[in-house]
Amino acid sequence: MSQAVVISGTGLWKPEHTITNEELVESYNAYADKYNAENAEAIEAGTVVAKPHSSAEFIYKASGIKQRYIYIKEGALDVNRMMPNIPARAEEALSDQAEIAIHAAKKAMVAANKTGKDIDVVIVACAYTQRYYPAIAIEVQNALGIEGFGFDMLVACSAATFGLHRGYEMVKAGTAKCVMVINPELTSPQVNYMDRDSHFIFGDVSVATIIEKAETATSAHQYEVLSTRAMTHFSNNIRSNFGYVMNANNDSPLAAEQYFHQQGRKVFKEVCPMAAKHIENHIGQHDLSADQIKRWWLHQANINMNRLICKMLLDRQPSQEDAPIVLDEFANTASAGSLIAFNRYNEDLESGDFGLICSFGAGYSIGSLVVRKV
Ligand code: CO8
Repeated sequence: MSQAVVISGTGLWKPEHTITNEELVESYNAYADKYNAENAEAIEAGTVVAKPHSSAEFIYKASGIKQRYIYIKEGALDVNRMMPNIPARAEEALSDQAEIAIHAAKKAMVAANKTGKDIDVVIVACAYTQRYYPAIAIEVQNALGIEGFGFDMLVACSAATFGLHRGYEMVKAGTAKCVMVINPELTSPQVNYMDRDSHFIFGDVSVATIIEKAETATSAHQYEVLSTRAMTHFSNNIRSNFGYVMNANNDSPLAAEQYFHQQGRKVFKEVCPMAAKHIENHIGQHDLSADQIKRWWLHQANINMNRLICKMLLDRQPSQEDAPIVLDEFANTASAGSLIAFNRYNEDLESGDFGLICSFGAGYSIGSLVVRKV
């Protein structure tokens, strides 16, 4: 029998450390000056390109980002390192990513009135996992005393929504009764702090979402998931080559192409219309028009992207109430952005109000959920 499925709680954990645009730019510019001085002859000869300065004003204007959280700040702003200094842990110790996943998971369990015994599936869905196996999800499952199973899935920016799709389908099909989807986005080790075009984009965060049968849900704020929709379309415009074959390629893990890199302007131009069309089709499936959607919890990559997508859908600029922005505080947190927005801005909606959660980005990938406040 088909069951109503609800999101019954979310949890948000953020690191204690932040980096403001000003701090980031000061460190990058000092690094660029050092690099240019060390490579002065080659720059003069035209065999090496000088590194231009970054600017805090550009970053805010181009993206809406004012600061980002970082799991470990030490090292990231050190001109001789330009990489957070995350000490390796013993195999017996909880991994960094499982630890931040658990921080968010515990908050989601409180919000949804659940204990480990109530949950039977853990999905860790994010842009990168710290290792390939054993799955981070199984480590989390073990630490929280959850029986059943867990697995990791990687879909870059759309990992969170695609993870929720899997959770929704399992509960709907009756193969699980309660699924926890966690997005421990530890992005900072993949940020190229030596690259002006991308050094400002990402922040670290962890979000968890509990999805279960409506009949078992007891929390104060529940959203019925009416349907999910996903699409992918191959593009090299957002890419990281970091992976396990790298050693066999004899490539350095510190080469620029191993980090996140993108053609930002192309991504902007191609993804915005794709996302608007996807959303229009998805809400249309429920005979809903854009003005019937009370809240848009959109992916948080760039404030101008969200404004443009909303303009395409609503034919007007969205307010913070229509489509909340969390980028100023969190920056782009890979897959977690739309769920941070949901976590922060969902309690004020009234029973029967419709909302849309949507991610868009690398792959390209777009994932959405049409929800209705219970
Ligand atoms: N300071 C000063 N100037 C700069 C800087 C800077 N920091 N960066 C670039 N500039 C310069 C450029 O070099 C360029 O100069 P010129 O005109 O002389 O060539 C000029 O400023 C304008 O540059 P852009 O055209 O690139 O500027 P945009 O207005 O397009 O803004 C953005 C750049 C903000 C990157 C914008 O294009 C954007 O946000 N695009 C959307 C990209 C996007 O959404 N990508 C998705 C990424 S998230 C994702 O897919 C998840 C991946 C997995 C997670 C990874 C974790 C690490």
